[in-house]
Amino acid sequence: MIARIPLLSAGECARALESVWARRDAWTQRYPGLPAYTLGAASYLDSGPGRRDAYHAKAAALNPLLEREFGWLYERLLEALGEHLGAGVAFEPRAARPGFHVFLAHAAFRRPLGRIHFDLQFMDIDWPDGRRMDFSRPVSYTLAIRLPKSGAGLRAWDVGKAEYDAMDPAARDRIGEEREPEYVPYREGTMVCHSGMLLHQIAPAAADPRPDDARVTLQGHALPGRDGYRLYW
Ligand SMILES: O=C(O)CCC(=O)C(=O)O
Repeated sequence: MIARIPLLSAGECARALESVWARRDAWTQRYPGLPAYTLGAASYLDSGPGRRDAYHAKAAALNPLLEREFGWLYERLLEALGEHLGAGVAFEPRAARPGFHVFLAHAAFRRPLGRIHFDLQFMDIDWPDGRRMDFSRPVSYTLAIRLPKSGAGLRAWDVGKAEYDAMDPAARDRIGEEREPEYVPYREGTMVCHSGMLLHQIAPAAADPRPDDARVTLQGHALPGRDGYRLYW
């Protein structure tokens, strides 16, 4: 199930956007030659085998900045997710706070940018012993702060993890061309929340960009454990 949760007013989106622009000095460029950035540490990009310590160090370096700039937004996020999930929610202290994807105007975003994937990056984070995390029920959420004029969204496929795992690699590569995805349009201020076990991809832009177009989203994940959900990026 894909839930839509209204979270921010237009004025609040503008406030968040202003802070994202103001901290441009802390953005990380993610694809050479393309205006695709993140603000915050992202486990799917900054962690991985042999890189966990670097991820946790980057999280420790950037979390205070994110807390300072977006503390008010995190309060709203925690409240909304707690209500939606019907459970306690808290940030995982040593993991990265939810951060931002920032895509500025570029014709290359007419083509698919990110991979078709499940959100399994919880495997690349150090979870404290004893919290008994449930790796079978990850949650992902995306809150659109600013969208291009032609819109933006998510592509999702009705292909379960077991079915995907049973496919040969060539068949997996063809999913994008051969299977019709569901298109989930974003709306500024509304959060889209789904299982991390949903096969998905950032949808390519629907039209050539206008010079002032930007796609800015708050991105994060959550994992249930013994005492409620822990949030991270
Ligand atoms: O930005 C989006 O639309 C979704 C991003 C995404 O798929 C992810 O970060 O796992």
